[in-house]
Amino acid sequence: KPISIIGMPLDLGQGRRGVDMGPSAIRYALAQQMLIDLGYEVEDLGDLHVPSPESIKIGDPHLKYLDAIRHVNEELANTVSEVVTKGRFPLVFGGDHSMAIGTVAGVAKHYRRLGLIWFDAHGDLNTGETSPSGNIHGMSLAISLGLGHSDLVQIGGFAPKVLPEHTVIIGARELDLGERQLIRELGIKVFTMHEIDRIGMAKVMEEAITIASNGTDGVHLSLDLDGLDPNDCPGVGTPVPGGMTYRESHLAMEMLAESKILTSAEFVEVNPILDRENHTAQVAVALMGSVFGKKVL
Ligand code: DIR
Ligand code: MN
Ligand code: MN
Ligand code: MN
Repeated sequence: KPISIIGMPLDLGQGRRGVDMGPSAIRYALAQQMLIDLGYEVEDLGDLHVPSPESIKIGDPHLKYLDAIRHVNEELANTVSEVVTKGRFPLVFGGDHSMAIGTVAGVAKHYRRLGLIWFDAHGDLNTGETSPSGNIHGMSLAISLGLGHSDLVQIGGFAPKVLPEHTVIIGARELDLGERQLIRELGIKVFTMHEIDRIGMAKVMEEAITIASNGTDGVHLSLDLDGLDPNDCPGVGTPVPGGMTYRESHLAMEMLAESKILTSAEFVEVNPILDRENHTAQVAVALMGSVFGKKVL
């Protein structure tokens, strides 16, 4: 399938500046050329317009920048939906993880039974009530599941976008109290670092692919670079030690490529200001290569 790149220079969903430059950093790491070299037809639709935090009001401290985040995610949902309509693969560069609200909404409009694989150190399963930070990037998975502020849940005009039984979290190692409760209540499958250590990434991915594809029409990959170990990906706003290694992450992407189930993908939370010589963006592009079928031999 031909690929359409969309940049989402969004940093309103979290506390540290710089992640709005993520799309530039990923482009600077030659994402488009890498995909062309793999034989894809690739267009870059450029960045969506996102207001800077200095130009707007923070609003409710439990849901910081709610209005702006709703607005830009509606636009992202429409852009992603148009890309899918044209028979192309949406590949979105971020930007903080609150953008998944829009990406998932845009894809789920076409794939009403969507599976979701969420690579992350975190659960992103907070709501305005449970969030310790008020940062919406820690709520985007809950919103996609239909839980949280209705302005966000209703983006795209329908909810939920995905069901808990079609959702898998991989790489979690820092979950808030409300998130742990929600995971138990909804029965969401979470492969924490413990399971990855214990049974290995190959087995984790076999199970994850089965869960996300069972009874769905396709699977969206939402990859937060903080899922990887901070040694490999220092350029993220909320690093958590003990993450997935470079090789484990590649194996996961390679297995996703082999499964041929992906409808769409996003690579988020790249923060060039906190990075070393654009290393995190380079890792993102390398992982993208594996997602799109790059092989050694
Ligand atoms: C934390 C951090 N759970 C919060 N979340 C992050 O603010 O809700 N997600 N960093 O990627
Ligand atoms: Mn995240
Ligand atoms: Mn995270
Ligand atoms: Mn946060």
